Amino acid sequence: MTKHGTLGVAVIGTGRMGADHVRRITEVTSGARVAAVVDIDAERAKQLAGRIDGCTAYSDTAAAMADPDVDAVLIASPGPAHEAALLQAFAHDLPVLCEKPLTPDAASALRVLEAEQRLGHRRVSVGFMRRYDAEYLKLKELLDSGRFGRTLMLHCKHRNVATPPGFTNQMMINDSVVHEIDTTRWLLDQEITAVTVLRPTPSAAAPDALSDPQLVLFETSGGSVVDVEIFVNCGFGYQVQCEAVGESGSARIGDGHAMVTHSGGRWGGEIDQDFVTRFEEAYDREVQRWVDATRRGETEGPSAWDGYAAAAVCEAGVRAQATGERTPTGLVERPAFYR
Ligand code: ISE
Repeated sequence: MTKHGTLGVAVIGTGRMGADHVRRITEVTSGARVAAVVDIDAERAKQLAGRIDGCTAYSDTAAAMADPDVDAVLIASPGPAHEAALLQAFAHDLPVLCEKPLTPDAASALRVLEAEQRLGHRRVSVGFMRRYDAEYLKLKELLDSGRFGRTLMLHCKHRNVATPPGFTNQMMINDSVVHEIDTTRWLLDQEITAVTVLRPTPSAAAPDALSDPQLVLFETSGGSVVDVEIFVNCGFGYQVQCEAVGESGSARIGDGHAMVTHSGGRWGGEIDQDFVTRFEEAYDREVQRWVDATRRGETEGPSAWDGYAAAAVCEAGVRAQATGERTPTGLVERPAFYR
């Protein structure tokens, strides 16, 4: 399907994730190259493009998508810019890997669903990278096998070392817990029907405006219950853990025991400090799988429906956080197109 054998990718947004994806496609991924980079900061785009053979810098997304060297698009701009970029990609019928969130709210995500359905075929994969993490994949395989019976509960921990300036309570749901929203739906193959958020007395290390940590509870369509500790200024490391409790066994991932040291009368290991290193291999696998599928003319991975469902649950989560009340998610019915 590619015009040039190698997939020419336009990377939209060259902030932390975008720049990392440019590096990945250039140095790690096979079968693809960065044909264009887009950033509203034209100088930044120019500097990045200047380091890559045959890469053109743009400050306008529409112009990049019209570039004949562009076969596919990776959107890594801030969430509010995603809807416009997705609709432009549809106008050129280009395959898209869209970093999470699909869009920042359920109404805009629904517009994207409708536009993709009008196109008549799936073009969007959403970058929920945990689905490509080796440990999560193992857990998914185990739960799908039914060996431990039905999954009754998930206990999740999501800890970040510290938040960047301006990080809000809403972002604890929209930027952070959104990952557990997606992994819950994916691991259990169920929708999240209601959200409750509890807020203990904040840590002394929490920035003034932030109620950190929080405990988020999900109820699911199949009657499972999921708890998520979100603690974004824990100070000691980046930790993502998940324990699944089944009818006849439990399984836990994310202990981070890649290497255990013993020295001076103590034992221990290292804790990752951020998601870029913790999920590096997952990102590599995600982009490679997207490139391979796209070159075959196929679309796989988390769909626009998954992006919509995550956005709708986030909205309910933010309401639950503000009111302290159990909040139903009220998802629309899943269109046949996404079944
Ligand atoms: C960030 O945007 C991510 O996606 C990380 O995976 C998450 O751990 C972090 O809390 C978010 O801010």
